[in-house]
Amino acid sequence: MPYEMIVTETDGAVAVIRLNRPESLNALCDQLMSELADALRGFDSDKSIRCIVLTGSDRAFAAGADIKEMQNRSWPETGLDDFIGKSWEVVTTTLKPVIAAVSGYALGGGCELAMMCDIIIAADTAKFGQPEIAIGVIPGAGGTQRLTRAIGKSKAMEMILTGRMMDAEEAERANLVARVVPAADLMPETMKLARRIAGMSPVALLQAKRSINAAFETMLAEGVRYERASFLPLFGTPHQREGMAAFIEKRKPDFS
Ligand code: DAK
Repeated sequence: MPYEMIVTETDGAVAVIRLNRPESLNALCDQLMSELADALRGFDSDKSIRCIVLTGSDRAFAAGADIKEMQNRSWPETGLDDFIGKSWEVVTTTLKPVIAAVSGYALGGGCELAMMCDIIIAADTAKFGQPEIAIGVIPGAGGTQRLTRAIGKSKAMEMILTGRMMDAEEAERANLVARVVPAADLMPETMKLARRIAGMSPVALLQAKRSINAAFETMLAEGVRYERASFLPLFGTPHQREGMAAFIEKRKPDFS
């Protein structure tokens, strides 16, 4: 299906979704979010795809939800339409690994969208922030929760209560991002990572992703039980036998 506000492409087992509303710094309007949700669902159910990369433009991953569209929303209408939930939650329910490749601004809903992804790779030009306080609201797509869990209470409070941005170097120090790379290397490095992940056993990837998310979403004891319950069924897969046999036979595993 042709999209207007995103561009999709595939490279082997890796799918790339590029947010493409440069005139508004990829502001996340309803149509863009609906197209993104549609593309994510499509790639998630496409058996030839094993890893998804989400990116924006050089200047902005996304400068937040579309303020011009949000301006006239009111309660209780906002509670009843698609604004809450449906499209915004899709990254978090995607089963395959999703990597955010962030260059430029990742603000408000843009920062929240990046944090919903499984891994963030940042260009050295990236700027993260939750500036909602400056427009009279607060983060609404998980920012108070995910930022706090990623960087800790004190720094999250400082960021969210002031609305200030942090640059890529600070974001790496604060554990918000996995790695910072020179802007020119953002896509090549992200694709290298995505291809490496795509070469692993899909079922092991799924169980690992679910278990790590359990650490984020549950208490320790429950998370450890969840991990055990995810680990054991892997011994019913051919990939466990192939992976372990390949190690012992000193060859590369075939996870096809
Ligand atoms: N919305 C709409 N348009 C935006 C935008 C945004 N978030 N950000 C930038 N633009 C537009 C600008 O209006 C401008 O358009 P024109 O004037 O050319 O028509 C164009 O993009 C270029 O922006 P600037 O001229 O402002 O560019 P600068 O380089 O001077 O500044 C900036 C770049 C990123 C610092 C600045 O644009 C800025 O502060 N933007 C707003 C950032 C912001 O406040 N973001 C948070 C928005 S609130 C929820 C889901 C999500 C959310 C809440 C709930 N649920 C599911 C419940 C999220 C809320 C938010 O994200």
